[in-house]
Amino acid sequence: MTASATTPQVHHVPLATPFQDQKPGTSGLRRPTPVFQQPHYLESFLEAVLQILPGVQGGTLVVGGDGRYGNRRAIDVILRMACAHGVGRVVTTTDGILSTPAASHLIRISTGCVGGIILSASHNPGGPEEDFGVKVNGANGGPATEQLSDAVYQATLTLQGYAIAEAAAIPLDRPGRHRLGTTAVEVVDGVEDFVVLMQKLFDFDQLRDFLGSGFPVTFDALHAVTGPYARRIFENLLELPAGTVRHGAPLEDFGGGHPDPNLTYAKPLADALLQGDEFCFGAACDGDGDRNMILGRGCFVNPSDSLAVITAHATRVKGYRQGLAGVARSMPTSAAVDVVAETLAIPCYETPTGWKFFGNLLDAGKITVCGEESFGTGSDHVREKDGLWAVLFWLSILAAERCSVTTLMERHWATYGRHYYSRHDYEGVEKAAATELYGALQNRLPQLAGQPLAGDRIRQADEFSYTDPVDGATSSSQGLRILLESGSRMVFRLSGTGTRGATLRLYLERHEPSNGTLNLDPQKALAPLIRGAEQLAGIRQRTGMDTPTVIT
Ligand code: G16
Repeated sequence: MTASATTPQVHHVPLATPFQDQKPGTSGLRRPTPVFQQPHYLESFLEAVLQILPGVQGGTLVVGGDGRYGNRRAIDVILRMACAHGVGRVVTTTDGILSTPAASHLIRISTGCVGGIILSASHNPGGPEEDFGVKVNGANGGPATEQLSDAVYQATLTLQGYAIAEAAAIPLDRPGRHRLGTTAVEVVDGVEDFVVLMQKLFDFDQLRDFLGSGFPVTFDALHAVTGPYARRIFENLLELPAGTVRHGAPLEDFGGGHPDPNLTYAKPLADALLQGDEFCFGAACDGDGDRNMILGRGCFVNPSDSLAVITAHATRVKGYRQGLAGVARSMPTSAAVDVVAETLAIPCYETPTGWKFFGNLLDAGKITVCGEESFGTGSDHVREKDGLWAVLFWLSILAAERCSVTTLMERHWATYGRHYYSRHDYEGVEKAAATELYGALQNRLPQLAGQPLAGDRIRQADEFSYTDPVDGATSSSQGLRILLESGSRMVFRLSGTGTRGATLRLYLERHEPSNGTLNLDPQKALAPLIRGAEQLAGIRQRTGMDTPTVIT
């Protein structure tokens, strides 16, 4: 154990002007790295967190991140500020590497833990000129609630200064125990506990048999946080060949890539599965390990379908044999899971975008599995979405069914029908243009019902709002919904995770019954809706963009 020779000196650093721009978005505070590098910027947000998070004094905090540029420095600052605020214990990890789901688990298993601070801007690129972020999680291991985030933001607006101890950096190169004044600092292996949890939930013997029987898989860690986890799971425990995990070394700039597991940003992986025949299964996770993309040979699994398939087959998987209490999806996620839930006669909840909205439902035992169209799927094993969990879940279903991804999807659609679905993102739109587009449509909502659109008729047009069934908290302004008489719909939202300009998201969905045409290209199947959305919102003219920057 190392200890600072004397009690570290605590400095109270005054802030001449409080920052006015530290409002967290959909998930934490994300900004370009240079913004975080301004003097006192990171410290201001952390001070607010340490003042607001209940139980900080004498409590335990979990701290780690996805390894992006700024991770190590931020951990050092957090440790010194934790010491200055009388935190009893900080649990952090070797090299500061900790995926978001692993952080959630570590919070849940660490005695006296009051929450965690996760350093990540998720799927946004990293590096000196890219993005950095700070996410705050509560004692249940889940993302801060809207109320907690708002209280932190309010505190930043009037902050007079912050407290920080003066101490040398604690070495994070290996597990160990240290002390900063009265604060104990434990450096643990950030991979081990998570892997143990996965072994409880999934039958690794069954997986090893199946994968060894001629079912080649490849996993792309995109040089982000899941590399060490995936190598331990796939190459070590499941005995797959070395190299099964691509881009497995976490890099501060993700190798210059964009660590977002979708068809655009994980293109080499997508090409290997959609055009090549070397692999039967491919998957990728994002910067901090909570998102996932699932691919079969010649088959991309849309995340909304992935949630439905996981729900339909849950009892085939070791940790879920007893069945699901209920399921939930975010509003823009397709209703594919609703149909399965109805068949299984279990409740299905519709929440706003953001994993934080699943927390209460999970804590109350109302749901076991939940997911979002934004490549997030998870269960009550932690309180975050979990990329590697989803990959192992899929492999477990395939091991139980002994079939290909394509066959599984075809069977699913033949049973439940197919929810053709796509999301069109317009990134980097000028903020004013995006706000005007959104506002103009919002103003027209009351006149839209009954009007013809996309060869259909508008049944209902509204702005989604949500009342939490557990604590009654309400959240309004959660996206514009245009619901058509046929059951098709389009949703318009402004992203809460971008850091430059605005990102307009257009979500499109059409249900085809099980006896209909199930094998269309989604862009073709949705073409009338795509035209209808353009007609309704004038996206091209208002954004100056002819096509979306990302289509998923
Ligand atoms: C975050 C949230 C997700 C949300 C996603 C997209 O994911 O945790 O719940 O669906 O952002 O949000 P938006 O549409 O507002 O950009 P992550 O992986 O970035 O933490």
